[in-house]
Amino acid sequence: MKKFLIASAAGIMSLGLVACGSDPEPAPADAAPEAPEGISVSDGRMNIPAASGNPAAVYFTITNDGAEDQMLRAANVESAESALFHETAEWSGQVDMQELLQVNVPAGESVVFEPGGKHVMAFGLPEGLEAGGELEVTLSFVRGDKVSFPVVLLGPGEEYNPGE
Ligand SMILES: [Cu+2]
Repeated sequence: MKKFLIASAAGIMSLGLVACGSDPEPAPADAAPEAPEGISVSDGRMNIPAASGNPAAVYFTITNDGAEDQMLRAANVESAESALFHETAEWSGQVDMQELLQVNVPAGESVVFEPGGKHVMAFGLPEGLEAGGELEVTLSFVRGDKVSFPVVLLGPGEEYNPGE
């Protein structure tokens, strides 16, 4: 009975939890949704636009080691006003970019976002981005889960050398 009375006092109860240490930490309400099982992203990078105000392309490799296909539906680039999936394509001798509304990442495969192919186009980037810095990119899937990863900032036109 005495124990019950102590536990009912919120302040003392929280002290008890700290001292005990066996209770799992409650997940914060704003915790990022978990990535789908088996999804990982590597080689995230973005060339800072040569002229401020221009959009920039984000490249990366997304791998699905899970058992289910995963469909990308949206991209968010930290501090950019908006971002879209694009694919560079040549049509009738002209190089052009098309918006991709969804990108499938099949089970057991990787999808490479690279120059001349798929990329995330980031619009409305702030001024003052510096090579060597990082931005966080978040990709959303059709089922509502998300994956976030760091994107290293390269100077305008700077080649990406992951070995260095
Ligand atoms: Cu583009």
